[in-house]
Amino acid sequence: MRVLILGGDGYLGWPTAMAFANRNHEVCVVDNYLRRNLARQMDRGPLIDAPKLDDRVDIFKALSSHTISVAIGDCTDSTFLSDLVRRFEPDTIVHYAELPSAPYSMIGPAEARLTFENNLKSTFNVIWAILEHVPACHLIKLGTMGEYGTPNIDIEEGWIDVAHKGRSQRFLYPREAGSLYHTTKILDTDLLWFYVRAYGLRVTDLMQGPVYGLSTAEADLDSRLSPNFHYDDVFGTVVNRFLVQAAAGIPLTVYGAGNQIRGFLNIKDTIQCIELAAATPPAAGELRILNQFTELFSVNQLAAKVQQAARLTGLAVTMQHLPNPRLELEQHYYNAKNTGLIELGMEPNLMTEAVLAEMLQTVLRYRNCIDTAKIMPRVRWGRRQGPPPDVA
Ligand code: USQ
Repeated sequence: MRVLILGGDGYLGWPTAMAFANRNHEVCVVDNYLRRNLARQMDRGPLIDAPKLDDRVDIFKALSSHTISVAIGDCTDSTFLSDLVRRFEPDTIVHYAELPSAPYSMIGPAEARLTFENNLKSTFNVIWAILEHVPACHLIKLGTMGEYGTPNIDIEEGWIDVAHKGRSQRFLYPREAGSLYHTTKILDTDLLWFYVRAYGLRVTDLMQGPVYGLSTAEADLDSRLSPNFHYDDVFGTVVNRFLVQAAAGIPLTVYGAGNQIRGFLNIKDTIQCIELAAATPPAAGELRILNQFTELFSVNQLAAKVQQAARLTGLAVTMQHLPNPRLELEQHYYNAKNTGLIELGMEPNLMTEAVLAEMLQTVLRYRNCIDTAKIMPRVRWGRRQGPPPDVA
């Protein structure tokens, strides 16, 4: 396959690119380094410095003999993206080219606007580049479990049958996100569904939970090929943050009561899911939605798991309950379906103590690079926060 990966510099984009190249697909990565630059400007760099794409590609080629081509540019620029799609003629596009941070989107109006414009424009431009140049192309779009929020009924995979006054119809499952970032993903899904209905696009929308991990078959070849591993309050996700906190001897930062539940996923399984989705494209005119997580845990359960893994490593780690900087339910019903990817053949890599302990060993090798000033949450959700905080 010819696979175009938008957002190829990101935490998931780069490992995905290497995985496809390693299976002899022709791969092109696209990025404008927006998230990398924002993190640098905000002094929230990753734990392990990642070389830029041209250098990563050279290192990967030297170790694997596989080539990946690089296009530096902005997916919100319709001319750039349209030209690229016309020239590369992808069979599959994996669309990660979005600002991925809920806290970033909640800092203030400038950050909200950038998240909104970047995410919606890039999705809109991908849709039109496909329609104009490669209408049979399969678009794999990364959505988020956060689109559903935490409803008081079971979460289905994207769709729900509604019976009303003796009649029934299948609709997109109701969505109710907890941040502007998550809301942009809902809007993406609505855009995709319109273009699937109106123009027969072929789309897989993956509702992914928080991802953790550093290790993939290809990333393990050389530390310079590692995914960007953020642990700060804005770009870091909860499992990765807790492991860095454990390594630095900081009590784990549980927000609020800690009973909020999410569906988690090892980065190895993200790659597995994208590969399975790519190998089984939906029909033209189908929006296939798959929930992409392997296990459900509360934040408290997660903290307990990290504490246990730390004990195996000889570290005594405590936890602290911080006032929750987010507006989210801290105690709620949560029962989400995730059978679609299992039926496609996904074999979960579960969050065992051994897996967490191994990650912790890797983080400990970089213990001296941990900047403890980046840990505590500084972005508060909603109007109660008053003027936008100085997060620089
Ligand atoms: N949390 C803590 N302590 C922390 C950090 C987070 O208790 O130090 C809690 C949060 O309050 C939240 C949960 O952990 O309840 C998950 O937070 P997160 O920062 O790991 O994840 P989130 O902001 O929801 O976003 C991340 C990715 C996003 C992806 C999403 C999947 O950044 O790109 O879409 O996970 S999901 O959460 O299922 O929507």
